[in-house]
Amino acid sequence: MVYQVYPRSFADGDGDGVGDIPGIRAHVDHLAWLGVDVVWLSPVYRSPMDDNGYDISDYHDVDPLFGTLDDLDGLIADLHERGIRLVMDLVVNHTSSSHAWFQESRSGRDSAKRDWYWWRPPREGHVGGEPGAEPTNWGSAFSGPAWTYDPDSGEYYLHLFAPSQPDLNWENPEVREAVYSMMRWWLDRGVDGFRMDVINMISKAGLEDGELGGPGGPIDTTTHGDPGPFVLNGPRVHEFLQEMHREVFADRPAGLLTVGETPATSVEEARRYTDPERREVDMVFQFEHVDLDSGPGGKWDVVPMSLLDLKASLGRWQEGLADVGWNSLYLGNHDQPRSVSRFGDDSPEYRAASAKALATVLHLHRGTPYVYQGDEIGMANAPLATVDDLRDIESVNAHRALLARGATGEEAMAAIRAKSRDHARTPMQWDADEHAGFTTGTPWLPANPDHVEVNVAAQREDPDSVLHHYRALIALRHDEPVVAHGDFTMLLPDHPQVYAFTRRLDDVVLLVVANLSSQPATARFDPTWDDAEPLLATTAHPTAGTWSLTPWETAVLIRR
Ligand code: TEU
Repeated sequence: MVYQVYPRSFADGDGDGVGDIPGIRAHVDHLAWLGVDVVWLSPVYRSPMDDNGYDISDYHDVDPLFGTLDDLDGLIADLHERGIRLVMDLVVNHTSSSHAWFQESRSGRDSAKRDWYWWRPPREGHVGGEPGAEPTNWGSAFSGPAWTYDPDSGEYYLHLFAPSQPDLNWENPEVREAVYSMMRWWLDRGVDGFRMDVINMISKAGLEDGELGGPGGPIDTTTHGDPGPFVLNGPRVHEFLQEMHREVFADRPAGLLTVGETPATSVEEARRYTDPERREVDMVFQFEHVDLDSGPGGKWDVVPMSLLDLKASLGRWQEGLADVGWNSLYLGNHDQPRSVSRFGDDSPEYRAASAKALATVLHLHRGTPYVYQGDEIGMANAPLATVDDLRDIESVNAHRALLARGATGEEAMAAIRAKSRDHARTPMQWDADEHAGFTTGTPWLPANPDHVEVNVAAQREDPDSVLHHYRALIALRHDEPVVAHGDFTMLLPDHPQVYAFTRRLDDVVLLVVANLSSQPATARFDPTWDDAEPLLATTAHPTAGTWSLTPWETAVLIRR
């Protein structure tokens, strides 16, 4: 399994209130104890931090906020000593506008690197800089237009995210070679692979106006069009990934991991990305299940999500990638609300039970499980009372845009409270001390007040805790080949409360049953399961195939 560290929020070694690499090194034992195989480290490169490091100004150095290259070498060594691999975040759809490449590119129309980014003149008949003069009507993911005017050269540059995140032009072979050579540099340094940020956006299909209010479009869809059809899974993306594989990975020893982040990607497209024969990436992060609570108006148009939808979605991915390709399994990361608050029940009564139930279901699917820091103790969403509690560029801008579109302050905050990325970014809760043991200084984002109850130290002492349950699940995957390799069959797809499936490898069958609701549930399974061997503290006692489950109760049985 892969454990994601978001360095800014994991552990602060020097007391400046921001997590750093020495902080991570101080907690490597936690990762080893948990049974982590691979760490995915969110960006630690030099960056102005407009998007917390997803805006990189130097790919070959560590930002002083996080430490030094020596610290990173030390972390790699610490992890390797314990048999844990390190995967770096690779953000190459765009750079920071402070990157030397962009500085050179914007220096003038005849700059040697002009073509490394997407520069376009104002729309015909328009004066540069005036509203509507943008080369296309696209909105950016962080609100506002996806083009910013550069008065010095009289042209616009493209940024699908913030204006400080200009998109690289992958059509230019020099850009691709610069990226590949940087990747080789990191592999030579000892890293074990890459998580590739929005890698399905690197090939652009053409720069044409998008549909106003189109699905997946940005928030201010009345004025901006959806770039999706022109930038997602574009015409050359598979060619580029195959080239990257040849140039970077082909001649390296086995054991490197590649995972592409691919919003708005279908099962069919994911099969192409992850078919081993095609030599692109090992797996992708698909977004279908984390988009279930988004309505036609996009991310901030929050709609309820049903368990039936979740089962149908994850089940379709299990089926779709059964014969070729491979799934990555996740319920949360640094961009998503906390999984226990979104898919579970974070009330004091059911927090622990629901966190465990969700983990059981996810980890026993076929694929590679990803654990986002803090999920292993059931960390919940932050209170986020007012706009002053927001730090994330996306949330801050979305709040402004929602108000501009006519939402009341309370409506805007309700949407933000449901989806803000800040939820995932509150400090890791190590203990019950002030600031949760994250820092001796003042944390950049306050610790969730519930850390007095919910923390690593308390759960290490409690064999019945969420933390111990995660550890047992991770061990089970290592010990029982059926978990890693067995095939997957969904059961009771129409049951509104129970998530159930089997895994089978030769003569070994695993049955997983979970009541993913805060009410009691009953379900029927083949009576031959009545006396099967229970795993993972399973206590359910079926009678003649009928099971009665308490809220969020799970049962895992094995037949050999
Ligand atoms: O995220 C890309 C992405 O598609 C989104 O989930 C995005 O975070 C946003 O929430 C859309 O509503 C990746 C990174 O994971 C994210 O942290 C970066 O901000 C983004 O790319 C730009 O690099």
